[in-house]
Amino acid sequence: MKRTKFTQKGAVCLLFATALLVSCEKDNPLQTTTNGDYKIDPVRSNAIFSNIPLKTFTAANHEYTAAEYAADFGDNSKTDNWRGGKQWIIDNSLRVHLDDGYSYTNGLVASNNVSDGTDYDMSYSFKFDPAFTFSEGGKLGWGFEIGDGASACNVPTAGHGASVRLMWKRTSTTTHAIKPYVYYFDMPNTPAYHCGDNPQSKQFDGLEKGAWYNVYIHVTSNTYSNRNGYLKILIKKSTATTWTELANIPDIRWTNDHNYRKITRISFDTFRGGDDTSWSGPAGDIFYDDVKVNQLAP
Ligand SMILES: [Ca+2]
Repeated sequence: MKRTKFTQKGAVCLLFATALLVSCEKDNPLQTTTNGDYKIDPVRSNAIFSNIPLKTFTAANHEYTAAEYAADFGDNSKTDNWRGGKQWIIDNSLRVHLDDGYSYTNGLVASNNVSDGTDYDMSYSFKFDPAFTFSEGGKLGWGFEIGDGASACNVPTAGHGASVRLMWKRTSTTTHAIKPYVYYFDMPNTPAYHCGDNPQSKQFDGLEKGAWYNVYIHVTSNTYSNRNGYLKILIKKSTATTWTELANIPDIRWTNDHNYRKITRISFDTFRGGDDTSWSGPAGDIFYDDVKVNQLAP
């Protein structure tokens, strides 16, 4: 991560400066060339936000580029599969296209650096295209990363990270649900069950294509090795007046290491799976709208 690199570079620089009394180039976006002219830092990073105001994607239809995404959501230096031609602003929303197949390679895995905080919430809306085929399921929407994050069926037993995302998932041959998909220090860890957990086994049944849904996610860090973190996830069909609770946990332990307790990034994942062909499905689109993120405490 960029901040880590700066820290290491700074530490090395300080060491040499102390030992050899040489000067060090500062991590300044405006640097002076030998002839005195200013030059632009070639690795200039995007801003890192603590609040992302409501995005409603009202611009005329056009491809939504990684640069545009970074301008709206902040530093996205970890995003490595933003795929040209697959993300568009369409009809007042953000459309993410899935290719035929499964895994993150057929979809989107993005992540934005946000200002480290102990308390964050977010809200957004999503809609599956009316022609979408749900198949087995996958990840969708924005989520939170705590510390160094956690994913890919790796239980964070070292206490260096955690994560909160949502999945859509088959519940019968013809029905699907939205479920939490959460990694945290105290999550189950057995050979048969070590991928993202649904901590309270709650789900939102009767998922429909072509309908907008609203999501709310609130995460508070735990302290030290205490079970005092918080997770709340709510969902409703946008036409409904009442929310359904997907998680409401006042005593979750995300990590046992105080140094990794803060929320550090927001994720934005849209892909089928899973990592085997049982998750495969045809090409299709998922739409997003009305996203905002708020830091509630540093
Ligand atoms: Ca909109």
